[in-house]
Amino acid sequence: MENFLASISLVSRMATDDYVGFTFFVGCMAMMAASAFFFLSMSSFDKKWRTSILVSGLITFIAAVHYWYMRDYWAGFAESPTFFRYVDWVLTVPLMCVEFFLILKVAGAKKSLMWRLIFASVIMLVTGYFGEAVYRDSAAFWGLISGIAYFWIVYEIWFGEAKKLAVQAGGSVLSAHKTLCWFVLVGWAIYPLGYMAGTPGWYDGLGSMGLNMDVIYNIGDAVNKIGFGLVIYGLAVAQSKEK
Ligand SMILES: *C/C=C(C)/C=C/C=C(C)/C=C/C1=C(C)CCCC1(C)C
Repeated sequence: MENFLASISLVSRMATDDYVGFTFFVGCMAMMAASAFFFLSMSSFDKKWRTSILVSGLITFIAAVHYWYMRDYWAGFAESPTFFRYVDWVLTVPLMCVEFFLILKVAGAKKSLMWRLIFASVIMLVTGYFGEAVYRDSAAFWGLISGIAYFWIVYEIWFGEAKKLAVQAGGSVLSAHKTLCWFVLVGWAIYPLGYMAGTPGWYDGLGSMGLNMDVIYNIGDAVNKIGFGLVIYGLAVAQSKEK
């Protein structure tokens, strides 16, 4: 009887020491709240900035839906929801690349820049998935390839064409670009740490230090998805004032 009730109940119990489940739950809520905030603020901006704010909202909304499933998956199986995690990333990280393009459009950014960033991000994520889910025995190797693609993105935005366009645009676009660059360099670096905590390799010490991969990923997502969106929001506010 109890099992039957458990199987039809909509919520599962959460243990007080289930900090992984807790971060999935809070992450889900935070992504939902952020989406509502971005979507509802859209109409107060100039047309030129609405697409950027819309994309910020889409990023957190897509994450909210995935967090809903990941929270559930964790509650049901006490196992990393690796598949949902990577589907989420493969949708949202390219959208973050689109954000770079959108804010640099004022300086004449070309679509080729956007596609280059998207391409590098897909390589980064697909190779990461291989290491985490398919070829776990060679996780270090796949992590390295993924890391190279990551540094390609870092190079493009810090020193490449994106940087030049940001300098040309100047003002609040330049400072927003700079902040986003720091998010990618520092905020995105949280993810390889999670990967090292959750896969076998020469770096095995990390996992045994008690660091949990999902907790690290969940913190990374909250910082990066909501933070990124707020930088764009701040830019839209600044640009609306400048006029
Ligand atoms: C919203 C989700 C974001 C911003 C996800 C970003 C994910 C990464 C930057 C992942 C990077 C990885 C490496 C650089 C090496 C190891 C494998 C990954 C995929 C965890």
